[in-house]
Amino acid sequence: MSKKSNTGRRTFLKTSLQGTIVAGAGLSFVGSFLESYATPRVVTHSSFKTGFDQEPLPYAYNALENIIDAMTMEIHYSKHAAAYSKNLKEAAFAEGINVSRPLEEVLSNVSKYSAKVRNNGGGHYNHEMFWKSMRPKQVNNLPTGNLLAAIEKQFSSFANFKTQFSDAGKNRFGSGWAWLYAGKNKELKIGSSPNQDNPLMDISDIKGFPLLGLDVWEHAYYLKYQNKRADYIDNWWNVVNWDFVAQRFAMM
Ligand code: MN3
Repeated sequence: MSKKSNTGRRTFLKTSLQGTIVAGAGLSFVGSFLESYATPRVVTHSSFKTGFDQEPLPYAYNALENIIDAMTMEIHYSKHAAAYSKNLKEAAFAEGINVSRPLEEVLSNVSKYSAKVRNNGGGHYNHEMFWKSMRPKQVNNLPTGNLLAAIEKQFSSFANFKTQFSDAGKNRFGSGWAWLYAGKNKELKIGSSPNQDNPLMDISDIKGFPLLGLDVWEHAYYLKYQNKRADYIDNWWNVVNWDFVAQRFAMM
């Protein structure tokens, strides 16, 4: 449902802007670019800047076995996610997006760009976050400290939170993600987004800073779980890296 089509971008007006080369379809685009560049919708902490390249997977393909099998991890990381990064860079080149810009900044102004940037920028960002938000299975895998307190305050108990988040994933029709994200004043929220959208995007129905995302595309679970998305989601809680989520929560 991107308001911009690709076609207008093919006829580029190249403009030098404070040392940055931007490409746009006309002067109105440059105006809105200036405006959005000056006031990004979502201000993200400087420690969370995502690049356009894939980072190495922080564990082996088989590290999450019994919850997520090695073959799923390998195909997911080296094929699906790798393609998002590759296609994002291709689109960035075509649309004059400086790839040293934090991806967060691009996503918070994603309505200015093509569907290719939206889909692959979201896809790359979501997966980079997804790999880090998991770790080998832990017994009694629960959040602690300020994060747990905030979850209990907002959702009355961890069990309630878990049910609501799981439902967001189970009820997402087709492909997409379930999210725990922080709105204004770090208020915790649960939601889901279609395809590769996420709460950073200016076109998203849910907006805020993503803390934890769950991939519910079939490619994330089909080899092991087939049509049983609910089983995948119920098992996934064993491998959530709560330290990573707490870090994001603390530093936003
Ligand atoms: Mn995926």
